[in-house]
Amino acid sequence: MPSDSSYQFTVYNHESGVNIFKILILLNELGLTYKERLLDFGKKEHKEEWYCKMMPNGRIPALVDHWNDDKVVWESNAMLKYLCRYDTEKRLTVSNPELQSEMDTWLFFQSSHQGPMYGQLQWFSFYHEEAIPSAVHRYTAETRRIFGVLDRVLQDREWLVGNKCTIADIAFIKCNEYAARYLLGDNFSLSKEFPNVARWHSTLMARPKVAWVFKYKAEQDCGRERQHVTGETLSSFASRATGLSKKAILAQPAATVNLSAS
Ligand SMILES: N[C@@H](CCC(=O)N[C@@H](CS)C(=O)NCC(=O)O)C(=O)O
Repeated sequence: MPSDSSYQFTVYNHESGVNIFKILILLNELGLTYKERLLDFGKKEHKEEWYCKMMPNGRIPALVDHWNDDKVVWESNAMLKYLCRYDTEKRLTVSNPELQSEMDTWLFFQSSHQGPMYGQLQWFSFYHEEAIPSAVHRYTAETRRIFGVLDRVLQDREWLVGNKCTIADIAFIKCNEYAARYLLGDNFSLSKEFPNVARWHSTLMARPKVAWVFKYKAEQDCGRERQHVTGETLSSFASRATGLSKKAILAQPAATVNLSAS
C-alpha cells in the first residue's frame, strides 16, 4: 500500500558502514528515492528496542519500504535482491532461473566468505584489544584465498554472471576496495597479484553511480564527530593507534582509488 511519504525508502546506516555501499549503489543505479538515517553507535542506538524490533540482529544496514506497507528488509544481500523487484528492465539482475541460481551463489559466497573473512581481518588488525598475530595470519590467508577464487573465475569472463554487471558484482565492491587499500598491507598490489580482480574492480569503480557513492561517503557529514564501527570517535581512536591502525583512521572517509595504477 503506498504511503504518503515523498521518498520510498528509509535506509538505516552508520558513517563507517561497509555493507551499505552496495545498497546505496543499487538505489542510485535504479534511481529509487530514499532518506538515510545515521545511527549513533556511541550511544548504542542500534541496540535500542525500537531498532531491534525492526532489525533483530541490531546491526546496520536495514531498509524500510514505505511504499510497500513499511516492509523491513535487512542483511545487505537480501536487500539487494529485494530492490531488484523495482529493476523492471532487469538492468542489474537476470531473469533466467539458471542464471538466478548463479547470482545467488555469488551473493551467498560474498556474505558467507568475503564479508566475514575480510571483516575479521579488519577486526583483528585494528580493533581487537590484544594483538593476536595468529588470527591476523589466518584471516590474511583467507582474504588472499578469496581474492584468488575471484581471480580464477574472472580469468575468462568479464562479469560474475550472465555477461553483464549484476548485483552479484556490486556486492563485492566495497570489501575489495577496503582490503586492497588497507587490509593486506603497504606492499600489496591488487593488479600484480590478482590482475583479473583488479580489472573487474576498476571497471566497477568507474561506473558513475559507484563513483558518486564513494565520493558521497567520503564527504558524509553526520553532524557529529565520525565514529568507528565500535562507536569510538575518530580522535580518541587516533590518539592511541599506531602503524596500520593509524592508516585505517585515514581510511575512514572512503577515498576512491585508482587500482590499475597500484
Ligand atoms: N551480514 C550483514 C553484516 C552486518 C554488519 O556486520 N554490520 C556491521 C557494520 S558493517 C554493524 O552493524 N556492526 C555494529 C555492531 O556489531 O554492533 C550484512 O551484510 O548486512
